[in-house]
Amino acid sequence: MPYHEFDCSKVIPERKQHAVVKGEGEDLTSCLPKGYLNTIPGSISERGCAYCGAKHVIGTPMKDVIHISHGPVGCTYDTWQTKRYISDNNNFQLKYTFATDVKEKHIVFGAESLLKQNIHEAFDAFPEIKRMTIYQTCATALIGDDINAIADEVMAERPDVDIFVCNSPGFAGPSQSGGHHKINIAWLNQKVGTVEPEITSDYVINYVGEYNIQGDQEVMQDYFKRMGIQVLSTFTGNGSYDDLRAMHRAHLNVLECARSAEYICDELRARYGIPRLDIDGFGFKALGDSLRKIGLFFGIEDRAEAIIAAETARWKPELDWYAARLKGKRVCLWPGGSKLWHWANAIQEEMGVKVVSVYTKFGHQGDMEKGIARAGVGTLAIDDPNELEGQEALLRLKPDVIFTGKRPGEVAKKMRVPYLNAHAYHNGPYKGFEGWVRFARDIYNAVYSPMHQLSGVDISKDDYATDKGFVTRR
Ligand code: CFM
Repeated sequence: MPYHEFDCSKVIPERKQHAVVKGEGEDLTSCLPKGYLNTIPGSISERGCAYCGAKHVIGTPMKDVIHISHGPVGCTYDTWQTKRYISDNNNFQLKYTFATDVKEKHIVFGAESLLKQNIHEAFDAFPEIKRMTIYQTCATALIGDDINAIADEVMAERPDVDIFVCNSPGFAGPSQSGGHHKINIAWLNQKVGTVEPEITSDYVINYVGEYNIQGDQEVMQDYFKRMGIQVLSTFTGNGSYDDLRAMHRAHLNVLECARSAEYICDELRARYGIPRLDIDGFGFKALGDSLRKIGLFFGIEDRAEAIIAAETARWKPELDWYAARLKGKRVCLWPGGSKLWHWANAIQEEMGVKVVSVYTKFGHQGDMEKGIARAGVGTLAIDDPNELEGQEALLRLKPDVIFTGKRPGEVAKKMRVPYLNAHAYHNGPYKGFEGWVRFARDIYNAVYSPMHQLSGVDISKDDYATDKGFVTRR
């Protein structure tokens, strides 16, 4: 059923079809919000752009690389504090961010020579780094700079370097999701097949759609190694540029975030015959089933079972301690894309919480379908919400905690709703058996922290008024 009284829909009537509540007996044909469309003008979206999806989500977690934005300096804002894709080479890709700092005069006269000068300066400044990615932005796409030609010129002048060019300006899609698609295909076309790897195992995988948020990749890689599996490359968290050029030699693509990286898996299947296996590293059951599937594929189920048994024995009692204290707590699950369905079922089943709302900023219809199916009856589902809608939902639903990003998270904090960072985490990693317990502990600490009572504002008592809170109700 549509979420009729949504205040925002009075201002922007089209938004009504983007927020629904799943009623008793309803199926997905009647309770699926519209999704993955261009943002409605006038609705201040929380989405990222297609440049952001290509660079900040997928490109820049590669660790041994100089990542340059060719455009105004503001485009390259995301680094420390906003992204947490750490790496085992002392976080080079997080510490340094590079931009050509395009100004008005370059828009008028062109910025190709500026780019070339910047590439040389960056390589000269970090002589140990021989790999580079360059990202087009809206500004340099509109003036028509030929980034590929400049990259080819530099590679001819410096034979020891290799450069990848990503033409995914901000306007190349309705959201960051358009950029995911563009960089998946660009990497495959330009770089896959240009390095031959050393194969050291009978079981060789690419770990795809995994960005090593606070160490997720390293936790999962440890399980694979204990199973005797060679991880040829990780696309792209903690991943190495040259390893990713050798993706075509894996026996299996193990896909974590299908939303951002199914494209490269499907193309690797079409072009190189490599099968795709979708897994889920969040939650004891989902992770156990995932390790079993990989074991089954290679005929080494016993190794998977041994890891599952050992890790469950070690961590399940701690998870259960938190689950007993989180039972019945109300959660708004508001991530960007696939964490919606990776988490919805697992947190309810294994931590005892109730998901009262799901949303996705840029997920496709399939992501929302899976999220609603796993969240259950009575859940408010919102596609591409704006700030007013988020506030309205918090006031109506009165959750005990919200999992979302920094922008809506800061608003939630002002409304005295505890907020956990669903994107960069608080005290992650959250993947793996150990990580799932860390997640439960973060939720517990958020829900039971006395901080939120100190304000004198209690969302559960409806005492939100303009004189007390920060929300101006219309
Ligand atoms: Fe995939 Fe991601 Fe996500 Fe995503 Fe993202 Fe992210 Fe996310 Mo933030 S690739 S869709 S574009 S799981 S950056 S690591 S947390 S919105 S739900």
